[in-house]
Amino acid sequence: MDTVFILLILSSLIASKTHACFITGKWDLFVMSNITDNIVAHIKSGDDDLGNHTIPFNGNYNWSFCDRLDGRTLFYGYFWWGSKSQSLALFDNKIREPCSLPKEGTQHCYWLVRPDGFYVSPYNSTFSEFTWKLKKKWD
Ligand SMILES: *[C@@H]1O[C@H](CO)[C@@H](O)[C@H](O)[C@H]1NC(C)=O
Ligand SMILES: *[C@@H]1O[C@H](CO)[C@@H](O)[C@H](O)[C@H]1NC(C)=O
Ligand SMILES: *[C@@H]1O[C@H](CO)[C@@H](O)[C@H](O)[C@H]1NC(C)=O
Ligand SMILES: CC(=O)N[C@H]1CO[C@H](CO)[C@@H](O)[C@@H]1O
Repeated sequence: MDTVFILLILSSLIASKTHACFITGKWDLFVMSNITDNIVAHIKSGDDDLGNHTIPFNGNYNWSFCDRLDGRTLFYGYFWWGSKSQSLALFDNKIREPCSLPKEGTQHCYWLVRPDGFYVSPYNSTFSEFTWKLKKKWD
């Protein structure tokens, strides 16, 4: 067994006992909707299926996780809004960076689902195209 493997086992053991993260950072992700209908979000990673969640107008779905030691954390989201649908990475190597703030403690990543698409920001600020980055449009 190599060291990384042992660390991975240790980190998940400690995380499950203390709800804290071992070595790696802790993340809170929020998926907020600014669509006036209910939307459905199905969020999953390689080893976690968070299932289907209905997000109402101005509501949010949020969850927490420990970043993986190997840096390969991946959460994928599948979205349905009436006859429209879309899927995109909600957390991966490309999202970690724009959401990381130079601070101690839990990092936050906010997704804002709007009629024109999916925006991400490290802050839950009032919507503007300068503070929120459009990552994908609805199909
Ligand atoms: C999740 O919701 C979508 C859209 O309503 C549906 O197509 C899909 O079958 C649901 N999946 C599960 C596991 O319930
Ligand atoms: C996160 O989701 C829970 C329900 O799962 C909810 O009670 C809580 O208010 C949400 N957090 C925020 C900051 O909205
Ligand atoms: C984001 O900010 C809005 C406006 O201040 C607030 O109503 C909402 O609860 C916040 N959402 C989360 C997930 O913190
Ligand atoms: C956070 C956000 O984008 N809020 C907007 C949601 O939609 C209403 C109505 O279109 C706007 O007034 C909010 O600013």
